[in-house]
Amino acid sequence: MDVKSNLNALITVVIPTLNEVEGIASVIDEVLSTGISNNNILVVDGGSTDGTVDVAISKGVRVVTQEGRGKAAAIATALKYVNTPYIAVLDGDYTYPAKYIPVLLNEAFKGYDLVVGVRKYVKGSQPFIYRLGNSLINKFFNILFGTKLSDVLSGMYVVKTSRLRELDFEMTGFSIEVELASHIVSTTSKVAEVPIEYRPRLGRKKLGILDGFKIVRDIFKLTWRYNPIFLVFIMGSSLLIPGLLLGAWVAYHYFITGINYYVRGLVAIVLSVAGFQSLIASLVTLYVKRIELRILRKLDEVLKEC
Ligand SMILES: Nc1nc2c(ncn2[C@@H]2O[C@H](COP(=O)(O)OP(=O)(O)OP(=O)(O)O)[C@@H](O)[C@H]2O)c(=O)[nH]1
Ligand SMILES: [Mg+2]
Repeated sequence: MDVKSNLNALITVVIPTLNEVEGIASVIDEVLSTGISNNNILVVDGGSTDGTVDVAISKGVRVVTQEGRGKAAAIATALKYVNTPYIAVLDGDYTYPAKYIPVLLNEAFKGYDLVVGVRKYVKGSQPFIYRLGNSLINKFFNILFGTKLSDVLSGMYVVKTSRLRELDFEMTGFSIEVELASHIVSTTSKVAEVPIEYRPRLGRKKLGILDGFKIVRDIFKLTWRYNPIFLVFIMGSSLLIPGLLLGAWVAYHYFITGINYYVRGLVAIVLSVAGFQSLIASLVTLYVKRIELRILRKLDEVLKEC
């Protein structure tokens, strides 16, 4: 299917907004210029008080007020109004060039569940500290999930609607993107990346350093749910290694110097046994994860044949 001439049958553009009056009109105009119609643009507002909603309505696009609070709740609300097979998400602050929506969709059509727009920062678009935080969060995510993603926090992506519906929306606010990435990389792994430019935002910045810490905490929570192998392995090693070292030390004194350290010996045994069991648990988790991936792949093949 030719993606570019079927955009409106394929995709809804979801724009979450919270006080984006400076940018929203330009964002909508830019999306319209790609050939996407008013009816396929959904602005999900989080209670703006600056006239964002009036501007969006005047542009003739669909505008709804989200249920609950935060960006994640806005995406969850959007799902109630979307009936296209793909969703594009982008900010209402004019940072993400809408011309990439068809490009991302075209990539998704090659068989990806999630296509992320990887930001190339235009001069002045993001303070150094935010870029640093962003890069550390990516590294952290990649270590815990064993991935090589470049921009998990990008606010521009195209996702298969059915895959987005599978989320529990356990994470709130700006952690929605990491929840989505964790879900996809831990199930089908069908993620692609496309480079895009990131422009300076119109309007006031709302994201703070504290949000960065919340995202790191949420990545930990998501690791427990989606990929506990690494954490259980680290836990196991951090018990087993001191346990074995202490055990060796106790044994040395028992056999060589003749001094008996009973309590330390007991601690060494407890640490070693607990550590060993955690390592076994991580192996079992790895095995279960592999089975899950195999079943999902098979299911995918069967569904394609139907
Ligand atoms: N509906 C809704 N939208 C929100 C909420 N919080 C933020 N947004 C919107 O989500 C998008 C992303 O938020 P931004 O503040 O731009 O966050 P960011 O892109 O990480 O940070 P900047 O570099 O400042 O642009 C913007 O369009 C916001 O207006 C919310 O609670 N509800
Ligand atoms: Mg933004």
